[in-house]
Amino acid sequence: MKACIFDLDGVLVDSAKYHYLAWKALADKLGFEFTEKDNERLKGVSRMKSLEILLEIGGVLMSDEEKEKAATEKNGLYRSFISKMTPDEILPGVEDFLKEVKAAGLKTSIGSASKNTPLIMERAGLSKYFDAVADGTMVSKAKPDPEVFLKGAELLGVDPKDCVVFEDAEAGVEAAHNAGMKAVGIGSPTTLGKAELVIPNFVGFKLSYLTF
Ligand code: B16
Ligand code: MG
Repeated sequence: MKACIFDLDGVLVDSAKYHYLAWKALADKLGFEFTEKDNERLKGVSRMKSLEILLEIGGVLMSDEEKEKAATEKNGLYRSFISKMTPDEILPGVEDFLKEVKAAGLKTSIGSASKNTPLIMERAGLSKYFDAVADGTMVSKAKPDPEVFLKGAELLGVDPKDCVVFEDAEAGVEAAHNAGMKAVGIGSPTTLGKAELVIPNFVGFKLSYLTF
């Protein structure tokens, strides 16, 4: 193993709750219920695809122009939440693990669908742990397509087979496998069962646990 590639939302920081609040505000405005369970379907999915899933849940039809407007409005609200983020919102155990990875001389990259990655990393104080950032502004194909992880490996100059991906979304685990990488699922084995290893969070997690 030469490099670790980390998804951002739901792995390093809990920004999923802000995505949820911002999508819920849109659903409220459109007059339908949007639950936290529904929100699970949007994890790791691109912004436009998320909107399409939301509209399908609400049974609402929109023109392309209306969709653009709604996605922009949601993103504005989402950015107002994440611009107030602090390093306290880094998920438990994450910083200790990142320090161990760096101390072991492994390379690190972000592999996130989010176009808001730079703002989140700056607000959370995560930039210092990363050698490269591959995000939604650099790719055209969403997970489960491997593009964002392959981009991360390329930026690091590491062969994909020497990379391990940390992901909280099923589509992300699939994307890692499609890239020829191993995957550690962060969350529940029910949804992430295809990963080589599933852990609930990074608390107490050590590099030596990567035995595959
Ligand atoms: P944005 P990840 C993903 O980030 C989120 O999980 C997903 O819910 C979101 O729709 C997507 O980023 C796009 O985010 O609207 O900020 O560009 O999990 O791949 O880090
Ligand atoms: Mg995620």
